[in-house]
Amino acid sequence: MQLTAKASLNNALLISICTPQFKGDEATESLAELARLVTTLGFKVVGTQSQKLSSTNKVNVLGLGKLAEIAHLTGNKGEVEESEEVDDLSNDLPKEVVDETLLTAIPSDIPSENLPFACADVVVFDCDLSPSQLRNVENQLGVEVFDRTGIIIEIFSRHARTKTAKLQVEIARLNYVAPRLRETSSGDRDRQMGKGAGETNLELNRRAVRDQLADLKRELVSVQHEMKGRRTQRSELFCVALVGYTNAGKSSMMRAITGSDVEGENKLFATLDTTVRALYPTVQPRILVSDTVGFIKKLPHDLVASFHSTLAEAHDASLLLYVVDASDPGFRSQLDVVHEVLEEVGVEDSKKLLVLNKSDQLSAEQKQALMAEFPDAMMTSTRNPADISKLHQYIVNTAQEEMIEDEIIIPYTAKGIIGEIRSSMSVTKEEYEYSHIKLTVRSNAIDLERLKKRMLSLEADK
Ligand SMILES: Nc1nc2c(ncn2[C@@H]2O[C@H](COP(=O)(O)OP(=O)(O)OP(=O)(O)O)[C@@H](O)[C@H]2O)c(=O)[nH]1
Ligand SMILES: [Mg+2]
Repeated sequence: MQLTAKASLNNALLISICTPQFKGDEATESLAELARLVTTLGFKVVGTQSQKLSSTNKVNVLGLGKLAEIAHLTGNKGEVEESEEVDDLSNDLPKEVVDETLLTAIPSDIPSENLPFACADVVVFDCDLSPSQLRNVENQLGVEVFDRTGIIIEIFSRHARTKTAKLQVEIARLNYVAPRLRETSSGDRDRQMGKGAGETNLELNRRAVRDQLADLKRELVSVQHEMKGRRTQRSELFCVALVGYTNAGKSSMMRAITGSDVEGENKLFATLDTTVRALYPTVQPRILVSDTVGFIKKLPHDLVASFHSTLAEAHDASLLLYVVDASDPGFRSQLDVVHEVLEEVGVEDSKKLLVLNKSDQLSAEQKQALMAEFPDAMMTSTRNPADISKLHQYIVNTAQEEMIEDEIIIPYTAKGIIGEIRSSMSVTKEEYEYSHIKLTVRSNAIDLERLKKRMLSLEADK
């Protein structure tokens, strides 16, 4: 199993296994999502195949009949061998229960003389495969095979930019690769099948991987320590975190409400690092907004674990904005996944707002129905400036509610401090008395306490 996809590999055939626990709309939506994941990696989806099975535990995953069919579709590069396994589909399922090729997924520009899948050089399963299943299927088909986790880890590897994200993804990747290394490196068959690139990985023994993992984990702890220090410095400010499913529009929203140049891309997992910016137009005290990694169904467990620290921003946030792509019919189940993952990483629900984004893609009736279903939500389009102002105002109001108001007496001799106060607190009233200035300010309790102490010490120094 080679984790890094070869640049020359282009045409992917997707396989969905429908089991009693995973079928119908769920399986169809998941397959469509896999197509987007695979496209994000730069592959072209040339077709999909699905098969109903009682489980995904079979030695070759699929029934031998189906496997032979797929081997033919991959240009007969592989040779399906009889195996001795007791196969619950050794007499392949009756035709009517085998959900045949979904022709709609096949691009129409493939010349008709070519079989639709004859050009498929990668096969991707919409489920997780064990290391031995992966090896078996690769051997049988003679093309590179990925499972869903492998694809997600590959995307994460490519999109990681900061040191922390790179370390986290590398740890998850090695954890994923380690058992597969052991399986594949023992046989010569991979070499016969023409597997070349990635052999350095294959040659790594388990100890080397374990050492590498230990080094990476140590490095991660030290980077995280630094990040924690930076978060502590910001902890007195009101923080808003954008959380949600991948491609919901979090980064676009971040860009809109902070006036920053955070990238929003029509790619899954465009953002892997938490970025923090100040809300714009700025208010005093400043409000911070953080963009976070997106979620996906069946997110590999290692990745969830490794993103604990990335999500620490969400952990510390005073307000969580749950951004959903309301134009995606599957957004409800996507929202469930977001709740599940946040629960798993221990993000307590502080104040939260559901943001039904991409409303420009909805009809008036759809918008009405959604607002009736989610009366507490805010409907937005990141492309509509009025919506952005509305959200900005909501954030400012929520931050204000958390603040307390107090009066500060400033002697004229210390009036230089007023500029400082204005830059960190909201001044709601100024009264010029005979011997002093009286300011009414709104701020968080810690900053107010600090300011009062400072004024007292100034008083004492007089
Ligand atoms: N029509 C429409 N498209 C939007 C809207 N907001 C964002 N998009 C598009 O949706 C796609 C994904 O947006 P991003 O902001 O990258 O989404 P994200 O949630 O940050 O995604 P990840 O970083 O992958 O988690 C981009 O092509 C955006 O242009 C919107 O309100 N309406
Ligand atoms: Mg993003």
